[in-house]
Amino acid sequence: MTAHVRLPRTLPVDDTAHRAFLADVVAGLSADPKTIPPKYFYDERGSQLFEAITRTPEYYPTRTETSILTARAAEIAAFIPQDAVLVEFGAGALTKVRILLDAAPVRAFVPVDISEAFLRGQAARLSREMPGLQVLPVVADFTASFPLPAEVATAPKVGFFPGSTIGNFEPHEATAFLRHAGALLGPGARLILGVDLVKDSDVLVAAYNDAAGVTAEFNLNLLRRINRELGANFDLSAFWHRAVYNREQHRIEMHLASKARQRVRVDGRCFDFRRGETIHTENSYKYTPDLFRTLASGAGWRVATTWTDPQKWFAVHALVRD
Ligand code: AVI
Repeated sequence: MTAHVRLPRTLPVDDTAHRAFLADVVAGLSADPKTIPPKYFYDERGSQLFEAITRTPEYYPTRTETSILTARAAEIAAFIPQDAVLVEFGAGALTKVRILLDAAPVRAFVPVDISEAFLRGQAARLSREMPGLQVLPVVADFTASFPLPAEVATAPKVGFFPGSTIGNFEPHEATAFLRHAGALLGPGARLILGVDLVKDSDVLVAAYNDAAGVTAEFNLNLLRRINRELGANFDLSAFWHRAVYNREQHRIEMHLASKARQRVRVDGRCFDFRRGETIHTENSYKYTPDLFRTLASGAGWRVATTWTDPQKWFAVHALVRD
């Protein structure tokens, strides 16, 4: 008699990333309220959808931050010491950093990103465009500890963390990241950070619930990914995208709300949903300049300068280590 063997429906079982994804989804759907970490948004389709979000009329952060960096490029360049090494956390497409690199004569640029093929491609493209610049890509999860290239060990370092990605961290995680960045960049380090500001809730809610439904698709794509990679049977049409502003916590919350009572299977496990019950998929914290100063000082940084746009919707902070 042959044993009944359950064949893997997705990736090999020894794939660490796959097992971590499954463990996080199972733990998140077992919790009350249900949650799934936002880092899982970014499969290939999710990354494309995020790029599409940044082009929607309602999603102001990307274009507002770019306008600040462009308008203040000379002042920001003056904040970067001569011969410094610029380290970008979660470098992605290297779009915004080009504004700084065009304005500041740095000794080397270290883009740090977890997505190896994409990072190497982007770094090679930048090297071709700026042949005089030393580009030293580092493949790493920038929230964990990793070594910087030995070539830049003694140079003064300036970190760059645009996009208000810090807003997707819980405040204690944001503090931990700022501490970790300070330790990594070393004595005399500086940090240039993009942070979304607290503002009228209508503007915020529209930015996370665009009329064309791109953000809704981005949120629902998480379920599509879980179906594909974890052998789940989420019916995407049975959930809707919900974005709300939580005033007390000054954060946008994104949820996937169940349209009906239903049961979903993930890798052979069952999860029951009540009608209206949600999976909390993302927080996007907004900071007043004062709140951000407090956060930074709790992590050993002092805000030296803050640049904003005329509507005061977004801030670029220049930090020095205390
Ligand atoms: C990547 N991050 C800063 C975005 C934000 O605004 O929190 C992610 C996002 N989620 C929905 N729209 C954009």
